[in-house]
Amino acid sequence: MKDKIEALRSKFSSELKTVADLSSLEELRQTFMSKKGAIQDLMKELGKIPNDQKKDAGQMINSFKQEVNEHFEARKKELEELALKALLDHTESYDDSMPTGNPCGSYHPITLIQRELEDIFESMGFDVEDYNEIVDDYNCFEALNIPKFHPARDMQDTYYLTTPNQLLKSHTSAAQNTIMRKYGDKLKKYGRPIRAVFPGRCFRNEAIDACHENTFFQMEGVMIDKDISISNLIYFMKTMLSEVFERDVTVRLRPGFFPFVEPGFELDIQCLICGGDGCPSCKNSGWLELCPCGMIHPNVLKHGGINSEEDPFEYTGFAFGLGLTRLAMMKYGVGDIRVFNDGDLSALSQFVSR
Ligand code: FA5
Repeated sequence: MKDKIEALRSKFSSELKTVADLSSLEELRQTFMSKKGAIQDLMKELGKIPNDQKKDAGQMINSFKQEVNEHFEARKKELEELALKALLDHTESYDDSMPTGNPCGSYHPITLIQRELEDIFESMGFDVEDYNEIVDDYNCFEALNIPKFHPARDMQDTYYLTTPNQLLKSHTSAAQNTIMRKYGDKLKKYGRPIRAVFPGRCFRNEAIDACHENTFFQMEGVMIDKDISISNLIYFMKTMLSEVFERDVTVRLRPGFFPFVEPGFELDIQCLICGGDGCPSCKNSGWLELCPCGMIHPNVLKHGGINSEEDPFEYTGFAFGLGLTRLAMMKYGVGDIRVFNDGDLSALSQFVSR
């Protein structure tokens, strides 16, 4: 038995030296350690040797088995480290001299227009805020003067989550209450006007067409101070549009109903795809609803902790909800809103140099 173990030991150590990868190491392990391997053969022979030698022979086999195991584990660790190093050195994962298709990537057009608008509003003293995509019923509706079961809820068919009271925000107006609470103290203590914009992704159960998506972007804006009026609203809307388009665009302001503003307006832009003649992008009307807006309703200011019951008109303000995705359509001349969400890189990467 001793001689047989000795012979196997030298076979194992010479074969271990030639093993260069994990799969060959596994093969070697099978040769020695599997149910049909060399060590199992030794165990079978144990039955044939005289009883007085069995104990010593058994101990020799066991310690050889342990030895093989230890060498095997040590080599395995070495090979794993080498494989990791090779991967980190990139010697295996890719050849960095290979040419690539589009090495730089590009910003999504919505990101580009969002950043441009953020710059414009920041230059006019607005703070840029971020907001959640999952909101509660209070912020999305009730704080905006839309009580439960109010018919105005039908205007935005919304995705409710299975978690009670939670939904995907259907409009960026859902952030208004949070913003009023965040900046209200500074307004009242130091007279610092609230001026904030908050861009974000919105979700609605929509019949999708060339100008409606179920997932789209808006940018909300609010300004609240003493004596804010419709003239301030019109000034900021005009300035924003002339900065974005850098040319004359025809807009129209018409009355619009939103429970959270009074009075409320629809600000439409003449379709830049068809020049006002009518096309699928504007539903053949020649106009595209772009930026509803209005004077913030006293109930909303009260919910936001801005005005008290005793003086409901101490502060006034305006709000707008700019359709960012539609603005991108007009600015970049994209006739179909679905282009922005369908991930076609050949279409989206065209905006890289703008
Ligand atoms: C609102 O969402 C109001 N929260 C806007 C508002 C804010 C009014 C503050 C008054 C004061 P509306 O549902 O109309 O309103 O959407 C606003 C803009 O988002 C639309 O004019 C349009 O440009 C864009 N929009 C709305 N639905 C979609 C859609 N399904 N796909 C793409 N853009 C959309």
